[in-house]
This record gives sequence, structure tokens and C-alpha cells, in this order.
Amino acid sequence: MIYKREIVVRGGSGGDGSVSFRREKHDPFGGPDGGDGGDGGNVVLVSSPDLADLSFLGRRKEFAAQNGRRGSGGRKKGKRGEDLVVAVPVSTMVFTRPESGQETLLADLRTPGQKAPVARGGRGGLGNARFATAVNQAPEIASKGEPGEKRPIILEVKPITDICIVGPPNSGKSTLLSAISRARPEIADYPFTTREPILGVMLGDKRDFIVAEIPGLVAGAHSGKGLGNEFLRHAERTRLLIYLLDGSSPTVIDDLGTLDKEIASYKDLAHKPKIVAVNKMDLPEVQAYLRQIKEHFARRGVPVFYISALSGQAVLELTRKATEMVEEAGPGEETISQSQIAIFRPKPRK
Ligand SMILES: Nc1nc2c(ncn2[C@@H]2O[C@H](COP(=O)(O)OP(=O)(O)OP(=O)(O)O)[C@@H](O)[C@H]2O)c(=O)[nH]1
Ligand SMILES: [Mg+2]
Repeated sequence: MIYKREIVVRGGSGGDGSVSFRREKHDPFGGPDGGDGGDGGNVVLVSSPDLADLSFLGRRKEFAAQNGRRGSGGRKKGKRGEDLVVAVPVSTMVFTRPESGQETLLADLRTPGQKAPVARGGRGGLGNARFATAVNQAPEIASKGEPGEKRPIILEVKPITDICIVGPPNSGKSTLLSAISRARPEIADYPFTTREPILGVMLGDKRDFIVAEIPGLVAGAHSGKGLGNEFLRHAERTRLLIYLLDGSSPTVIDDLGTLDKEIASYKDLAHKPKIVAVNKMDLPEVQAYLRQIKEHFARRGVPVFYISALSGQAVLELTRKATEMVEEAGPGEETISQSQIAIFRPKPRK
């Protein structure tokens, strides 16, 4: 899966204006009648809920709209170049890549069907009919069409979610996601079963919540260990993190520290509201040193839940607290589920 790509977009060039004179039997020295060139087409991005990532772009580097056609005699305007419409996943952010300095956000395509023009077509040139004046009634000049706007842009998919489940490999993230949502990720007793972020919808009383599972994070993920930490991009626009730890891990206390470090090393994720959930409470070996774990985690100052994603123990309490905290986090960013209504931005009038 590809979540970040740079492409070059180019609007079509405008067609040239035409130089032409009316010649008819009854009027052999008729005036200039060269038409204007057509405008070039624009490149427009549109967000589609059917796409999950950017791999469909393939290796294609440049995306250009059609050129406008040249004008012709009889004051005929050249045909306008067609727009090139490129579909991208919902929640794609579009940045400019300036020669120097900061990338700036061009568009944030967060609702299905939302459109963003990213490269304008050039205007068509003027035909010689436009240049006729009292002094020069037979102008031999027409103007050229303008080139279309051309620029590199960066596409980055950053889903907007309510809750992200993060944790070490094999801690039960997929089991929890399938317990609380309709997603059915693969579950297996080895690390890195989940290799891509997975989204699920959790049904709520008043509204539904988008929950994501992020692939397992190991110590050093920020420097590429394990599957790396690139997937935390999926947590950038979440409202709540659930730290899911494996209660049967002999190092469960250190696991929390490791996870904290990895989260802290990714942009400003450290500031997100969070809940800690210690999983696999159904296992007898966990019970053995549960008191020790509880004592340690109680000092952390974040809500801690002791759950079994497998048996369902305390899962309802966890989700209740989670939805409460999501609502407390305020209106924040709208998730996909709440904004299925397409927003079509009308094209500017010429
Ligand atoms: N006993 C017990 N086993 C669990 C529980 N939750 C998950 N497991 C088991 O732990 C193993 C890993 O579960 P997954 O849900 O695949 O864990 P994960 O965190 O998604 O793992 P990765 O995607 O590989 O990082 C599986 O064998 C699960 O059956 C639980 O609450 N109790
Ligand atoms: Mg998994």
C-alpha cells in the first residue's frame, strides 16, 4: 500500500488564436475573422471512497489535462481542452512542493466526491478578429495560447479516525478490533500478522465510530525496526489512542515504556488523549502477577482497563470510556462516517 506520492500535474495549454480573413465572392476583402483558441483543461482531484491508497497511480509521474484547440476562421473558437479528473482516496491531503521552504496544504479531501483543482489550464490565445482597430483593419496578428500551470504536488493519505489501537506485535489488536467493530482482520499467534492499518466501524448509541488498528510497534520502530513507524500516519488525525498491551508478556511494564517512546517520537502524537488496556486477562499466568502490574499502572495517571479481547471481559467498559473520551475531545476533525454527503464545489464562472 502506498500512502504518499509525489506527482507532477499540468493543466492543458490554451489553443492559439487564429489569423484568418473573411473571403467571400461578394466581399473579397472582408475583415479579420480568426477565432480565439480554446482554454486548456484543468487537472482536478476528486476523492473516492472506493480507493484505500495511492498504488493505483502506478509509476505514472505526470498527469496532464488536454490542450485547448486553436481557433479558426469565421470567428470560431477552438474547443476547450477536457479536464483531467484524478480519483484519490478520501482523506488525501494535497501539499505543494515549493522549490524552497515549507510545504503548504493545498487541499484536504475529506469527504467523498470532494474536488480540488490542482493545475489550471492556460487561457486560449486571441484570434486576429480581436485585434482589428480603426487604424489597423487587417491585423495579421493573433496571440498564442498560455501554457497550463505545471507543478509538483505531494499526495498523502491520512485517514480521519476516532480511535486508533496501537501496541506491540501480537498483543491482540486485531482481536480487539474484531470484538468491537465489524472489521474482520486476520488473527494469528505470531507477530506482524497485521501489516497494514485496518479500519473498522464501531456502532454507537448516537453515532458510529471509526476505529483503526495500526501494525505492531517494536522498540526502535522510529528508526525502521520491525515494520517501522510509517503507519502512525494513520494515527495523526485520530482523537483517541488505545494502548493495547499483552498482559501475558513478561515485560509488560517495559512494553508500555517502549510504546510511549515510539509514540512520542512521531510528530505530536504524545499529546493525544489515551487509554491503556492490558489484554489477555483470561490467561491464568496473567493473574499471577496482576497485582504488580496494577500497582505500577495505577501511577500512570491515565485510565487503565484490564480486558480480554477474546472472552469480552471488560471490553464494554473500555469502549464506553473510549467513546466518552472521544466525545470529550470535542468536535475535532470530522470522520468519514459522519460526512458521507458529497460536497461539489462549483467551477468558477469564466
Ligand atoms: N488468551 C487470549 N489470547 C488472545 C487474546 N487476544 C488475542 N489473543 C491471541 O493473541 C494472538 C495475537 O492476536 P492478534 O489479535 O492477531 O494480535 P495483534 O496485536 O493484532 O498482532 P499483530 O497484528 O501480529 O501485531 C492470537 O493468537 C490471539 O488469539 C485474549 O484476550 N486472550
Ligand atoms: Mg493484528
